[in-house]
Amino acid sequence: MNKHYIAVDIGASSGRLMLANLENGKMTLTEIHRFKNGFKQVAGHDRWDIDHLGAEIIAGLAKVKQAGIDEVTLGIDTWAVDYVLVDEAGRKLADPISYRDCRTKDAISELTAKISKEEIYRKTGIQFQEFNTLYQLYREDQALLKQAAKIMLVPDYLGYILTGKAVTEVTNASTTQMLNLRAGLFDSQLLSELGLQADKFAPLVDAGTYLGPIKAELRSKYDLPQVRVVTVASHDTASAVVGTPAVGDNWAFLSSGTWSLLGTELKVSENGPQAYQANYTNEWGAYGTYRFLKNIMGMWMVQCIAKEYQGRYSFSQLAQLASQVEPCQQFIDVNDDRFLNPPSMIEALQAYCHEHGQKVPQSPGELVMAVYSNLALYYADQLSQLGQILGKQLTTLNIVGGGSNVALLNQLTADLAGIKVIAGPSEATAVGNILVAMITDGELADLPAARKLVRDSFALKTYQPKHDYAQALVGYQHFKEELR
Ligand code: LRH
Repeated sequence: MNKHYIAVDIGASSGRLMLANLENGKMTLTEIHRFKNGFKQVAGHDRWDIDHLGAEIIAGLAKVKQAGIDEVTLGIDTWAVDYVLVDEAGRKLADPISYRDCRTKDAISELTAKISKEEIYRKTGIQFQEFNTLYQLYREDQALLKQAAKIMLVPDYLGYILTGKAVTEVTNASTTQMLNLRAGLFDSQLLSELGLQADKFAPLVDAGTYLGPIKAELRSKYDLPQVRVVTVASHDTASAVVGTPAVGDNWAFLSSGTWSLLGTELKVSENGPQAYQANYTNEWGAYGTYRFLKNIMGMWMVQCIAKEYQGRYSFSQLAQLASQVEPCQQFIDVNDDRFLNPPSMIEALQAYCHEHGQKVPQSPGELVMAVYSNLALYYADQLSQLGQILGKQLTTLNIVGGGSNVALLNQLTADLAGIKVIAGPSEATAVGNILVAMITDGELADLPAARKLVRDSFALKTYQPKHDYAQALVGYQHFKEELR
């Protein structure tokens, strides 16, 4: 391949620049640059350091140039829902507030007193989560919002500081819960509930749109290569689904990172009463698809536990300790709000078990096994619900993302859900980011060709159900029933 593709992939806990190489019909990825991400309390809120993210992208691009590469095509993806307020001159008004900040507490019930939940779901098909942009904007500082010329979602803002071009990419914009499924535009009624008009956002564009070249002043100041920025599927989960090596029609995906996003890809959205009741989302995917999924608390819980042990255990050491503990010893609703941003995840888990009269996990291994077991139980329960809503038997679960490296959790999931699990690639998000850029350039024909390239390029691991945990799942389902 003579063209060089770079994925900028930034999640809640880390970011990276990955360089793709295509040789003999296979893609290989090289990590060029990695950096930490996280939010901090600043001026009364949990905020992301957006300038730091911009500076790390530049630092990564400088490394690309130092490696002798003079020309690259680049796409950016990040986590969803958060935004930067930008003034008339294109300057940020403040650092963006994290979706885990508590400012949106009770915002759903307040806003839905004005426009019903059913109506919002009928319009948007998006799951109710207190952190959706809709509720964040509802709770935004109104003076600041007034001052803003544009509201830019995080990856759009990063593309803007590189190129000076502002767009609103739809795979990510759909997670705002403000796009109208039918019209394909921002919903004017929802905007007016917020006192906004559509021109507060840059024009909507599809994933796979050329954005522009990097600004000349950045190139010369930092000695960067020539960079063509393509607006890829800028929501990390949308990119991960593109990078999922799925075949046929009966597959589900689990994008396993800070969040676990469990669902399937649809060609037609599904926002009927059953989907509403089950709070499934129809996020817009690349190439006219929908990510019909549910957010599950995910590896965030283990990340928090690891942090509390102050780096004494790596993730693989924690998994090793967990593997010595018997699974499913307690039932925990991992999506309980208390786990979203607790001062101590360990204490939150222990308090939950205590309150529900369950065995309280103490050691690192017990704590992590309690999390893995209950993630796997949640997945298994949701897979059966997903099959029911869609009226079909899902036969394969493709697990992608960093969490797909956790063999113990993959096997537990296969066992509890009674489904074949195919794990990998762990870098599906960066892969999907690059695949959309390649399709945009005509290097690949379409989504099926892109997924074939993933299957041909990356080692995937299959897990068949081995142990019978049917009883544990039934117990868990009773437990969840009682919580309702
Ligand atoms: C995963 C993710 C997820 C969103 C959440 C805010 O990184 O983008 O799809 O719901 O972050």
